[in-house]
Amino acid sequence: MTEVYIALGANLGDPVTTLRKLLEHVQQLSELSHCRCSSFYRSKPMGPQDQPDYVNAVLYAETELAPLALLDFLQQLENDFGRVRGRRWGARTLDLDLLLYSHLKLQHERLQVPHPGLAERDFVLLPLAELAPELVLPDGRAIGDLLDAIASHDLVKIT
Ligand code: PH2
Ligand code: MG
Ligand code: MG
Repeated sequence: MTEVYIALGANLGDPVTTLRKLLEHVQQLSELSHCRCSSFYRSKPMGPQDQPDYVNAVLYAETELAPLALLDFLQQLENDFGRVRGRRWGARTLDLDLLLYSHLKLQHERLQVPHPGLAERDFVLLPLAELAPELVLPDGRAIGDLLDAIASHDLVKIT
């Protein structure tokens, strides 16, 4: 079993309902076990500003899937929840990004782990730290130090 962290994001439709339904759904699936989800946070959009605010959270799970099989699984879930691929950093009904796959470092054309934006995004770091306050990234950086490096947090806990 491998411990993984997955970022959840949504800003179209009813994001809180979408994320709740997703969590309910994944509890039924054998691919992910021991699921634990952070609080939900509302965040200002990174990238194009002419899109709604996001709801973000982080999910911890354990899996037997290999990294690329897990990526396929997550993309299938995005599709099942009505995801339509639009512009880069544009609005989406559901975005599932693999953040960490145990201590693996992977540079593959389809998948980079740890997620390359992880260290700069408060909407990822804060919920991640809620689940794993002592987490250390594969490159040795501690999550607490990464959070301290971000001056202000544009994030509101909503549930
Ligand atoms: N995801 C994006 C683009 N911008 N902004 C916030 N606040 N949260 C996101 O999850 C997000 C974003 C593309 O994946
Ligand atoms: Mg994303
Ligand atoms: Mg994505």
